[in-house]
Amino acid sequence: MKRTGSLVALLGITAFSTIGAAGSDASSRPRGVGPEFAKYYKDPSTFTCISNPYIKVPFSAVNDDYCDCPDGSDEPGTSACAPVSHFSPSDIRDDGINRTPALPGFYCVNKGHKPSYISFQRVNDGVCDYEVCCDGSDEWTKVGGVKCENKCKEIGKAWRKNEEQRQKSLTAAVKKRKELVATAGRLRKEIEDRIGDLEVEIKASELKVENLKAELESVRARDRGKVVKGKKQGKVNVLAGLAKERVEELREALVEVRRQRDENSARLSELETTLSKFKEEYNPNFNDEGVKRAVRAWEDYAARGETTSGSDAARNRDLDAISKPDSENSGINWEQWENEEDAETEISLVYKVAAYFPDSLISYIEDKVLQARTFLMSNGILADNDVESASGESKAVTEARNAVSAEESSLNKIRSQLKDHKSDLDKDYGRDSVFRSMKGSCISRDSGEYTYELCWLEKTKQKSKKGGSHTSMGTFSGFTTVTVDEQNSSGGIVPREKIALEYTNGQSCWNGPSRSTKVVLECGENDEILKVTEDEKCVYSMYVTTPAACEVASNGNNDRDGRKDEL
Ligand code: MAN
Repeated sequence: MKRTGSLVALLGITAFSTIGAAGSDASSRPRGVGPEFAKYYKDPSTFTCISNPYIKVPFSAVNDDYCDCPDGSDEPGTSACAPVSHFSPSDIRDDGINRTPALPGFYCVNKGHKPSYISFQRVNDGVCDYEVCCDGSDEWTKVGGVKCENKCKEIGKAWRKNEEQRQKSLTAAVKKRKELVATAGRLRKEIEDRIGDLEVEIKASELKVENLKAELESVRARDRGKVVKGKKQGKVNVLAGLAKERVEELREALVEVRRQRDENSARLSELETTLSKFKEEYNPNFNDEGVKRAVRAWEDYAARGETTSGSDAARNRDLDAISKPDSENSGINWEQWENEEDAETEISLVYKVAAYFPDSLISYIEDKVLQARTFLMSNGILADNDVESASGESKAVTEARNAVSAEESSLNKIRSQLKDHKSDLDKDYGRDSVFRSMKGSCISRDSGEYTYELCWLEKTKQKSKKGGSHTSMGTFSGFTTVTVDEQNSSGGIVPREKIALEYTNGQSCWNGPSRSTKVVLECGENDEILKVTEDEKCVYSMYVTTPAACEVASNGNNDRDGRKDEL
């Protein structure tokens, strides 16, 4: 109720008398009442407390600078009920009285700009709160001589200019977002097309594998039942052919030399018989010096024992055997050598040839060959054919088998690509998949001693300006939302929900967790890191603007994160 002698109470009455009967325009409402609460102040004789209707006071108690209603509704234009505004819904105590403030604050009409509510504590506190009350109406008692002139015209003008700029920027941002969404759609379509192509490629490759396997089987079958026909063209076969010709040549030469030797032996034998007879039959009394010299020469020759005899019989038998064709003696089986498999190497040839050397030489040669072979293989000059030779597989089979393996490995590659693309289509790329078109692109910002980098949907990094390598602040792990306290246009702090990207499992922090980053998004014309904070050791927040976070409100107006201004 009013108190006598109170200037403010008097002014309250003045206010009441000024407002007069309740009406719908600002001048017809009690001071500080917003249009949406006008209906509670219509009865000119009695005021009913808004949240406690069983409490009624005379209308003269409204704005008399004395708080009558527990919810503060009888003092919309003064700070008398300001302490009430500190209460919260939990202050509804057992006594059934509702102490929750019924009004949001003192209503500033702000003609020429936009109306707003200012908290009751700031009413008549001697400070002009132009950022909320540009008309200065919150200081209506001019306490301490403070006079707040109405600045709504200029403040409103500046605000509208700024707002126009903001709207332009939002329009551009929303346009960019649309383009991002369109690009994301195209990228998705490309992946879908690629999936179609890969499915066709897989079918073709599966068929190819099947055919190659069948081919391998038939090569194996041919190989198993193969009858060797004709001569082969491998180096061993050529060498065997040459060796055979040479051996034939030598054998023929040997036969010819033996024939000439036998002929000469026969002639020598005939001559020896003649001379022997000559010695027996000559007349030693006939003093012919020439005859005597001939007889002595014959006697010397016969004494040296160089006459032909049967002692060469054994050697002749050997020569007879060697002179026979290989097929008739136990010599080289040319048939086998000339048809040796191509897989046979010069090394194995050496082994076979070594079989014809004296025993003492064989182990020496084997050692040398082994050393040479090991050297060549370890230097990549000679292929290691052990596996093949161990399995006894022919070159044709090896080639067919390799062809199957090559095709199978290419098929596996295509299958894994298909799997990656399919799982990509199932991935969350945010609303309208807008972040698909941004994935992998990066932005950075210097802050303090570091440069911070954000790569969309990939990594966040920190790099010291002094140099050194990057420190991972996390790898993208998904979308989330965070609630951030923000100032509204009336200067009040309001919680707002924002889209955020989570980056986790970064580089381990000494004596702390693995580094992680929350990237809090705000609608903006450009991708830009506004600020980076380290909220706890190695737990970071990046505040970033991007067109991707802009939404178009259902009424078609551009809006930041879908929120509205309280206009
Ligand atoms: C580096 C940076 C800092 C972090 C410390 C923790 O200096 O990653 O952000 O706080 O390591 O040791």
